[in-house]
Amino acid sequence: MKTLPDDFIFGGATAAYQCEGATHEGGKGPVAWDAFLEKQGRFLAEPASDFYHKYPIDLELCEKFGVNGIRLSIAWSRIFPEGTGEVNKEGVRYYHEVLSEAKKRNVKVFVTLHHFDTPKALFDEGDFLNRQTIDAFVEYAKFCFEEFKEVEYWSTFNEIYPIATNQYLNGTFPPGITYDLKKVMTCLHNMLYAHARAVNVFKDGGYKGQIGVVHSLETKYPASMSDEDIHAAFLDDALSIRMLLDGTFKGRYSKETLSALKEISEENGFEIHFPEADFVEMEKAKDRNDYLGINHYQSHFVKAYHGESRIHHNGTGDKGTSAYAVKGIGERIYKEGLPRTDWDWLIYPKGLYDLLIRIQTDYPNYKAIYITENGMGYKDEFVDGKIYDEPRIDYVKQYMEALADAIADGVNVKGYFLWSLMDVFSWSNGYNKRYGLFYVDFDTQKRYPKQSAYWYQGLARTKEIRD
Ligand code: BGP
Repeated sequence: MKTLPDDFIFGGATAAYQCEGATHEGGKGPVAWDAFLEKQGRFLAEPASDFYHKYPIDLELCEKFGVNGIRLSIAWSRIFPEGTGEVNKEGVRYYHEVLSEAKKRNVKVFVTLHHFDTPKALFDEGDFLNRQTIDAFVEYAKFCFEEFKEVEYWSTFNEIYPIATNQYLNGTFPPGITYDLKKVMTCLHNMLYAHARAVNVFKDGGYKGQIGVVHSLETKYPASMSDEDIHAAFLDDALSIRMLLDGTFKGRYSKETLSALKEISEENGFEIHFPEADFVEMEKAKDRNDYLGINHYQSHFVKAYHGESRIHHNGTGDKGTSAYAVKGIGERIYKEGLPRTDWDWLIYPKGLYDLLIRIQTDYPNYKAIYITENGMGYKDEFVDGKIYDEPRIDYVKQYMEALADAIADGVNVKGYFLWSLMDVFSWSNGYNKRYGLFYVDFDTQKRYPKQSAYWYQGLARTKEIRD
C-alpha cells in the first residue's frame, strides 16, 4: 500500500466567487461574471454555497474531518470595489474573520489573490490585455500583503491558461470572445509578468510567508507516434504548459516555446512580440517562487489538425459532446479504452506522475509543489441523507497513488487540495457538476458529508492510500 508523508497537507479547495455568494453584500463591487451569468440565464453565483455566512460551519467540518488545509481566494472587488482607489473596510474585516476562524480550527490557509474575478471596472477596460490592470493588480497585492499579515501562503493567480483560453479562445468566460489566439498569448504573457511583479514586491518588501502561483497543467501526449501528431502535441504543450513554466521559472521563454508561438501565430495570421523590459522583472522573480501550485484534472491526446478552429464545451455532463480542435495547434481526441467523466475529462493519473517528473527535470529551481486542485465532477445523488460517491473516491485514490510515486521518485510535493471542499458553483457548468467532500443542499444550505469525506478523513489520519 502506498503512503504519503507525515507532514503532508490534506486540504480542500474553494474560490471566492464559487462559494461565497453574497455577490452584492458587504460593499462588494461588481465583476464581469454577474452580468454575464444573468444574460445567459442558466444559473447565477448566488447564493452559491453561502460561504460568506457559513464559513464557520465549513471550517468546523474541516477540523472534524482532518482536512488540515483550505485554499480560498480573496475577492478583489470586496477589497477594492472599483479595482483601485477606495478600500471597502467591510471586505477587509470579513477576510480577517475568516482567517482567524481557520486559525482557531488549525486549518492552514492558502490565499489566492485572483481567481477569475477581476473587478468589473478594470475588466471593462480590457482586463489583463490592458497593462493598467497589471499595475492595479500589483497595488491590490501589495495592499493585501500589508494588511493580511496572518497569511502564510499567498498565490498570485489561479490558472492563467484557462483564463486566457476561456475568455478569448472558447468564449465560455466573459467577455465570451472566440478564436483570438493573439489575445490568448498577450493575456498569458501579461499575467506572467504581473505575477513576477507581485512576487518581487513581496520579496523586496520582506513580508513573512510564502508566495507562489497556481497553474493549470494538463499533460499533453501525441495521439499517435506519427511526426505530425508528435508535433501537434508539442505545440499544444508549448502554449498551455511550457510557456507558463518557462515564464515562471526561467524568467523568459525558451527557444522551443518561442518557435511554437511563432508557428501558431503565423498559421493564425498575426505576429506576437513581448516587451523586452518585462523579462527583467520576470528574471528577477524566477528563483523567488516559494512553491508552485498545480491544478491537474486530466490529460489530453493531441492529433494534427489543419482546419478552422472548432470547440464545443460540454457544460451539461452529456458524455461525448465536447470537441476541441484549434487551427495551427491540434485536435484533442478521446482515446479508446481510457475512462473519462461525464464532462469528457480524461481520467489518466499517469499524466500527473509524468508532469511532476518533468518539472523536477526541466525546472530544477522549483522549491516545493502543492497540488492545489484535483478532483472529480460528478452528478451526486442524495439518497436518504447519504451520498455514495465511489467513482470520486476511486478517481482521487488513483491520483494520490500517482502522487505518492512521484514523491518516492524525489519530487517535493508537500500537500494536496481536493477540489472542492464543499459543493460549489461551477463557472460554465452550474450546480449539477458537483465536486465537494461535503454535499451542499443549495436550497437549505445544509452540508452533508459524502462517502468521500469519510474516505479522505481516513487518509488524512493514516496517510495510507487504501480502497
Ligand atoms: C478549475 C478552477 C476551479 C474549478 C475547477 C473545476 O479550473 O480553478 O475554479 O471550477 O476547475 O472546473 P469546472 O467547475 O469547470 O468543472
